[in-house]
Amino acid sequence: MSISALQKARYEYQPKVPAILTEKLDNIAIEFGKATESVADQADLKSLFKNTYGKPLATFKKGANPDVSKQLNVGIILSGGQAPGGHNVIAGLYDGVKKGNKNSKLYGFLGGPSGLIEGQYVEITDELMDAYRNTGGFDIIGSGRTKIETPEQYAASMETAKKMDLDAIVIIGGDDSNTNAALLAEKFVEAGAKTRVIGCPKTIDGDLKNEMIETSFGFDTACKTYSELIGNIERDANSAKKYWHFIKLMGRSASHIALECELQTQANYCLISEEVEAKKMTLRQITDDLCKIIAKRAETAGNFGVILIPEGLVEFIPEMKTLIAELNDKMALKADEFNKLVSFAEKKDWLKANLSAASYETFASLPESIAAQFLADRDPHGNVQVSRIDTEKLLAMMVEGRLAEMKKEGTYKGKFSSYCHFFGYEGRCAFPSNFDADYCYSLGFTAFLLIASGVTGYLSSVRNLTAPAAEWLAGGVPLTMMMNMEQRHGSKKPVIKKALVELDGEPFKKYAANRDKWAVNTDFLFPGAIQYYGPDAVCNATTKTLQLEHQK
Ligand code: FBP
Repeated sequence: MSISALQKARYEYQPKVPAILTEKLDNIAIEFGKATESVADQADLKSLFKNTYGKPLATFKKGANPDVSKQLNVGIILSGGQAPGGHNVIAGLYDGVKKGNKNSKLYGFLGGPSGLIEGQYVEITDELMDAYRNTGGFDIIGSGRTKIETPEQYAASMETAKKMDLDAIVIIGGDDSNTNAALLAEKFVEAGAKTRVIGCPKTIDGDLKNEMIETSFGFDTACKTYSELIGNIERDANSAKKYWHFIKLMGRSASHIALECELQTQANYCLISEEVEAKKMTLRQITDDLCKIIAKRAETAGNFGVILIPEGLVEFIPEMKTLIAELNDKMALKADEFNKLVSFAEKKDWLKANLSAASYETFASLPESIAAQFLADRDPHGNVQVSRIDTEKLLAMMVEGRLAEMKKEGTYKGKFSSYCHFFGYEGRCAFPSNFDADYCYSLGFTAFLLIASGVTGYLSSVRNLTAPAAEWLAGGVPLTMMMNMEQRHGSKKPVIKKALVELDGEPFKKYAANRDKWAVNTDFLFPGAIQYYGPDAVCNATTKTLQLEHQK
């Protein structure tokens, strides 16, 4: 296989780790804090997680660990969407496992959680691992979105673990996958099986975070990659001065990615879904706000600019949210009927008869090409796939229409021409930044220490991330501590609470304090490409979100 010069150089990169992880293994001991409680619904969760609820926080400190060299069989799963650094979590875990005992084995389940259910795996060897160190992607073993939820799936997972004599399984995933990790950990203990389950916080969306998990891995690299592209577009816009660029940014639900990219690039406007929801803004109001900025810039800066749009926006606009909820319900309940409809006109008639009058009106007001996207296949959780809805095109079309009206009214004198972009898959498999390479390797190594300390139902945790890596703190957070009960598919289910953008949080406040200025002026910032080698300030800075959140 031929490799690029950067790939070759990155193979050699030695990730920086917390000082405690550089100690001799038998001198790293687990230290427990006080028992924990879930974020809400304590009684329900206590009864669902009889064996694993309320465990104490764990931190690694200097001290004796006599069991660390025991021979182990460990399995690893990559779950959900790709995020830069996944290979390094595996590398950290692999190095820990082999350092503990060279006869220990690490197996990678193929294609995500389905690999565990179906018993499909490969053994990770030196040769295989070394070909993926410090690289992006999840291609070493592949990922998948299968949810382990039925009794048959649990039974099959246990059967695989038994056959492979697994001491532990590490699940690298977001909130849903780690909810699965918590349930699996409980089931194993309940069944008297020896297999322990440890999670690792992954998702570019940045919404798996709390007091103990400062950020999910991949957020840093993905935001830096998108910000480089946005900066390039800003420069192009400012050179040609003829286009308004509408850029949709990935992030299934929370607007962390859009907000971070805004802080890195100072684009003219950034919609924040959480604010739209809090202010109950309609699509018309959002359009009007954008038109005001465009009209103002036409008089001052010119007929160009950049607008950032979070991927999940449509689900936060009240009338759209109701429409999507009704569509999800009706399309699921009357699936046989709906699936027989062929043309858009037939589907529209069916919706007229099945949706509420208000939702049908919202649906009918959308351009046909966009409306059709609302009817596309749902994801395995029954959700509309927001990455497939061209929200950026919808807004550009709405703005164009409204500006034409404003021209007639005499309130707009500019010339409007738009360009639409969607940045998502471009950033999920980038070479991890130094931060993500270091963070992920440390998370993987810490996962090994948790396994070697005999705990189960924990999420690997590395904290104090704005300090130099040597000062980071390694430990574990009980998964039940991050859970609450939420309505899913008509019943209450235990889930890890998603962290949305907080409107009283420092990152949003920073944007809110500057947005009027950035909207009218051309205060663009050009972050450039991720740098792997060079001065510390250029290569090792964390995200603005993390810096602002730590400044409190
Ligand atoms: P995870 O939450 O699994 O990390 O995935 C996040 C994400 O990248 C979202 O930003 C996006 O909406 C979604 O995955 C796209 O999913 P898919 O890769 O299945 O198209």
